[in-house]
Amino acid sequence: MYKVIGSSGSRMTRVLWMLEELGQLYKVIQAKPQSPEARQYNATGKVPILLNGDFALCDSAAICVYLGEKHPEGGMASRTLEERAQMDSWLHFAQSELEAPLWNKLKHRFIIADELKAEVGPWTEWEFARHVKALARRLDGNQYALGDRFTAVDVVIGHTGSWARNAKFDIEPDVVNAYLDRILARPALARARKREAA
Ligand SMILES: N[C@@H](CCC(=O)N[C@@H](CS)C(=O)NCC(=O)O)C(=O)O
Repeated sequence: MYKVIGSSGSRMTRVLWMLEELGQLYKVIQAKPQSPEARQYNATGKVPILLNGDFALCDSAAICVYLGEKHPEGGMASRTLEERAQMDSWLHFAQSELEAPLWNKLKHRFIIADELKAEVGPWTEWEFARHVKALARRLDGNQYALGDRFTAVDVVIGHTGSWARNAKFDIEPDVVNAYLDRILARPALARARKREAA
């Protein structure tokens, strides 16, 4: 059985969502970032971390891809090297261009020491908005990032979109809102959130 180390409301949701999509059994080990449990398996002390026996993996996007590839019968893995490369490209885009502005604003509002805080609201919102427009173009009329198949990429982008909505970042393109609505309505996400809150 998989074990997932992390805290509720963190990027752990992505991992539980993947596990629910794939119908895998797992145990949640609630641990805050920088706790001894987190530091034991991740040099940065960050969560989430996935444990599979002796194998420990950190970084949520890598974990989601690993799970998809580990359970190809779930239909969330890449099928060719080129598809895997496209998946990597999407995940780098998701983290560098979409997640980074959200994370920067959050850190400057709530996380870092007061003397380091700066007003990053306007530039993070501008940066996010222009990449949401790029996301609309990149979807190119498709239902999901890779076309007609829901994959780990959609889990990471879906979670990021939900984070953006909660943080009141503007998402203007209708096509992106429709994409997010479609993904965030998945029953596996509801189950993951329930498990996380338990
Ligand atoms: N790239 C990592 C980032 C993990 C991360 O920043 N996690 C947050 C919680 S969602 C954390 O542990 N923050 C603690 C810190 O920044 O020290 C991932 O995607 O898992």
